Amino acid sequence: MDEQDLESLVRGVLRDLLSRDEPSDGLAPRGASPGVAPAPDRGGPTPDQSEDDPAGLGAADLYADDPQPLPGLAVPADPEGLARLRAATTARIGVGRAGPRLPHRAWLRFRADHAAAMDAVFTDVSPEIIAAAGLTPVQSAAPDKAAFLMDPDLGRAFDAATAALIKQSCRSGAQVQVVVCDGLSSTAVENNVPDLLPALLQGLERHRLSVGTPLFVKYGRVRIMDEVTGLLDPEVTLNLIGERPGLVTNASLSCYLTYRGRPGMAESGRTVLSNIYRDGTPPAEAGAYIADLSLKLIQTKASGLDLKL
Ligand code: B12
Repeated sequence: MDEQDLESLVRGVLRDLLSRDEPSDGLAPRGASPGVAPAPDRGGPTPDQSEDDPAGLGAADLYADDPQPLPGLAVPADPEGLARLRAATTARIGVGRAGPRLPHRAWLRFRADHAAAMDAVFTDVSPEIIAAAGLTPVQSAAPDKAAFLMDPDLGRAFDAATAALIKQSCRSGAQVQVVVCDGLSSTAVENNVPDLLPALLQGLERHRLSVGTPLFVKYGRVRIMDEVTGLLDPEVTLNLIGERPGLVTNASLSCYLTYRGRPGMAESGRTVLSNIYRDGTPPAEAGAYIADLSLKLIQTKASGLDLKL
């Protein structure tokens, strides 16, 4: 038997196993459930790529949508209760089991979601997206991704040369300074910033607020916004940063805001809008909301716990 025969035999057996798995399948699509993120947000293949995957073993198949949600268990004791629970949460409940283990497709979906989360952390934001968004790229004191992940403080500082460059080449004293950071999810930046930033800038313009040079900080953590504030002295600083990805979404962005922040400030001085992604607060809506929030910070001269919304 040559390699090709062997491969087709293995694929045939897997296909057979998958179809037998169907009734107790943990991947029963949850239709309108907000938690089911289709492949594109996870960087996986889009459904039409399944043509290239005749055995039906790819991620496109794992994320296939179904308008009629199926129960996750073969014979649930309370199907309606289970359906209500599944519609109310993005958690993996009622996934069923195959003996002592997860059903085959639930296991594959877990692996796919986990891989997408890993990719979100370990890949870099594409330079084309940074350029298209009109962001000026700089880098934190972290020399590479490994150092950034192992030593969080490196992502909260600039080296002297970068600090000098920011001070020289960026507008200082604006009312609002926008900072975008990869943080822990480049996917979050790539998926949300292209829609969020134009809505945000438009909103700030509508409020007649002046805006500093928007920056992209590679290997940036939340607190790096305070360094930017120290260098450019804006009233409000916004940090749009990729959140730590999980198994529900790998593409969620947060916006941290400070009024007159400064290096070393307390965390309680920060306001945060989290879960910006397609199934949370959609990016264009978030952009408009953050513009309104920026105005509020300026009017009340407060952020974090001092801000009364
Ligand atoms: C990881 C995490 C934490 C970690 C942060 C440590 C770390 N470096 O990983 C720990 C466990 C310390 C934490 C604590 C808290 N967290 Co928290 N956290 C998260 C989580 C899961 C991811 C944040 C992230 O990825 N940041 C990006 C990375 C790159 O940032 P970083 O620079 O490495 O770390 C900074 C931020 O994570 C930030 N941070 C984390 N949580 C919070 C909460 C607030 C209010 C602020 C201002 C900052 C902040 O502090 C870190 C140090 O500067 C989010 C969930 C989400 N969907 O965003 C919740 C989340 C941001 N946290 C939340 C809350 C409520 C808290 C606490 C107030 C809980 C408490 N009652 O004590 C504290 C406050 C911490 C603080 N800094 O003041 C809420 C905020 C709700 C809101 N909109 O106000 C979120 C959205 C979770 C939720 N859905 O409820 N958190």
